[in-house]
Amino acid sequence: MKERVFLEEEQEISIDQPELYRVYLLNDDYTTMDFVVHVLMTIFEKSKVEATRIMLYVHRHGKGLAGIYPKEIAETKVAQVESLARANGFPLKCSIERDD
Ligand code: TYC
Repeated sequence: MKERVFLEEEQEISIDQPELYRVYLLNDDYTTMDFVVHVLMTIFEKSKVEATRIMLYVHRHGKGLAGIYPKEIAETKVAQVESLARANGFPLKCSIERDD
């Protein structure tokens, strides 16, 4: 049996989109490749294959995109990376750029 469905008139709503920020990993000569892969998998939730691809890109080109997030999350990721790196004796650094 068919049922009649009455739809509301089209309504316009506006949603505030958060500003997004790009988090880059920066290359250096001392952080091990394994550690960078570990950071990408645990902090940026990448697969091992994707984490390895990004790490090698950073190693060859100097910097590479780890992820794009709302400002507060991006800043938290940077703090997490840098504190985990320092705790393990590595100088690994990130940079943040507004995504526009
Ligand atoms: N260049 C480092 C090495 O040869 C590896 C590395 C990759 C370091 C990416 C930092 O963000 C980085 N051990």
